[in-house]
Amino acid sequence: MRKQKMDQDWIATARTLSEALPFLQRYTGAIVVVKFGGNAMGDDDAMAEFARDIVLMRQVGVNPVVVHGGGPMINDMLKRLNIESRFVRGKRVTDKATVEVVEMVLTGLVNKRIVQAIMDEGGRAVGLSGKDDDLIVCEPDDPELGFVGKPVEMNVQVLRDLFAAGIIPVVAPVATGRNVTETYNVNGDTAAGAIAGALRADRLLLLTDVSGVKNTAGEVVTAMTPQEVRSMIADGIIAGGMIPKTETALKAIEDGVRAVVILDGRVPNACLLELFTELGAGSLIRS
Ligand code: X2W
Repeated sequence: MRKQKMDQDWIATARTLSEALPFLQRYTGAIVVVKFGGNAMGDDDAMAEFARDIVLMRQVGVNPVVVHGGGPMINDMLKRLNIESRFVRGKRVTDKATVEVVEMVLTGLVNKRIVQAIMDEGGRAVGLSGKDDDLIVCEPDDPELGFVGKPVEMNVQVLRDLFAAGIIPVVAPVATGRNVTETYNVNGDTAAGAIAGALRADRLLLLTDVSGVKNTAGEVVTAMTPQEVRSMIADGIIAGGMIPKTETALKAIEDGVRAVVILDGRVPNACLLELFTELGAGSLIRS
């Protein structure tokens, strides 16, 4: 039923929408690649909220692509199967048995959970992996890591076809090799960066479980140039898990992505906050 009383909340809602207009106009037709990491996924409510933000983006004319991770979910399944998890420089050492589990968990459980959440919010989503239409073709990243892939060829036309049909692509970071019988496990950030680069995306949003890149005083740095990021890595200010993330960001910018944002996926409506408000969220890297 239509509410008659003009209470403050509804006035604020209308104002919020009105204030979003310039941002909505700015992002119409934009390509936004969102990396949704396993640690940022949370419970069903958090998943539904993420899906709702993605559907809203699509509704206002943005072309979102979701590239997901699922490291914690792979760890759980490996544990159940009594297969040991081992990481070298942040990447999973992936033997034949492990790559089968990675493919099952990422392209099955995790991918379909996200597709379903988007469908449930009234969007249209199609799940695919790097194998579909040869989206991501890899070579081995490092002999020590086994079947971990480094993207060497990207075929993003399938994503453009899905945009044109109003469909949100949801990509699992599993790829094919030059030899068609090979399966590669790709780090989720690496896959998202490669897809964003190949699409010359307007934004790459790396959703994680920290509030952004921090300076020596522990404050989040809201904007950085690639040169500043390089010197923060050299000075040891950017360390640990933030190194591969910022390196992905630098590579994506080199490939033609307009800006990369590292932001906290646990913040409610993190994507909307970043794209459609003055405030922004997390750390933005741009030349
Ligand atoms: C990752 C792929 C999933 C991923 C893995 O096996 O865990 C490599 O390490 P998150 O949730 O984004 O960490 N691949 C090579 O990236 O998941």
